[in-house]
Amino acid sequence: MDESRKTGQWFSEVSKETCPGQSFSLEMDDVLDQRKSKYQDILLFQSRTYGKVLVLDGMIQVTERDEFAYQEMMVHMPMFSHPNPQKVLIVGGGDGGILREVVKHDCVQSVVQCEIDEEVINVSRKFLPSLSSAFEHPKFKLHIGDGFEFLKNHQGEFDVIITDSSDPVGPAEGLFGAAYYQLLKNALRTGGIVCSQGESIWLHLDFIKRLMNSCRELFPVVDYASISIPSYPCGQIGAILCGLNPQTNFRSALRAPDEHTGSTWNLRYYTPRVHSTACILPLFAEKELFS
Ligand code: SPD
Repeated sequence: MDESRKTGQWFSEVSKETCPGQSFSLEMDDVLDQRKSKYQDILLFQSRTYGKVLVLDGMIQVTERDEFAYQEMMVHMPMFSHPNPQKVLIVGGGDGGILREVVKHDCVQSVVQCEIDEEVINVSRKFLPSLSSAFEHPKFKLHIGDGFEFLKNHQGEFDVIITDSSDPVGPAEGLFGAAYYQLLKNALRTGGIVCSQGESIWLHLDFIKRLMNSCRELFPVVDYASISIPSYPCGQIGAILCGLNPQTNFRSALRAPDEHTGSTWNLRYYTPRVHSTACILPLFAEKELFS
């Protein structure tokens, strides 16, 4: 990026696959880092009104202003739907925000993260300390490698698996297929839960429908929780939730951050009330995904 584009220029998210015919833009104050990893283009810029912004292959992954909405929901929905999640796996999530939320749960004994692109972790460690703070946590282990391979070698090990991926284009494409969900299922312990980035009902309803239907062939309980977040296409994204235990109910939290921990968790989006309503969808989406 040349010098003249560093101040007062606009970053526009353009993708024929992910958000055809539309574009979200942010005013840039400064480009802080731009590199090409083995897997993708990485851009980190200071925006005028959304704090620092991490972009992979042209798509916004995180802004400091609204990242908490996605990370809190992707973690606390599955974690509070499980009676006692002790072993957790994160696939993807190189910025560290998902990990930051997982380690808030005292019941967690160990959390492993399998991220294919170490460069994303390096950029986050350097520029996004509020997201990457938990990479030094004593319960945490990092594995750099392919999620498919990792899952094949870890069967029946995890209570909760969270897949924090970018969109189903490029390196993340396989993380939205039936074969991947079969591997997720095999890697769960009894009563385990998976939660995966589930795209937007405004843009990808057919895709979500197909994905949920293939999940229904593997899991007795499948749901979609909606998350409001301005910097993702259409301001909305979802979490696909699948449970091995037919009694799992994603529409009601089994536990909650108690009064003591609640205040140190610094939550800004998730509450038990938000949890209980997140899977209630507008009529057009409800009809498509649940009938
Ligand atoms: N359209 C972009 C979806 C990005 C989802 N992953 C975000 C990573 C946050 N930890």
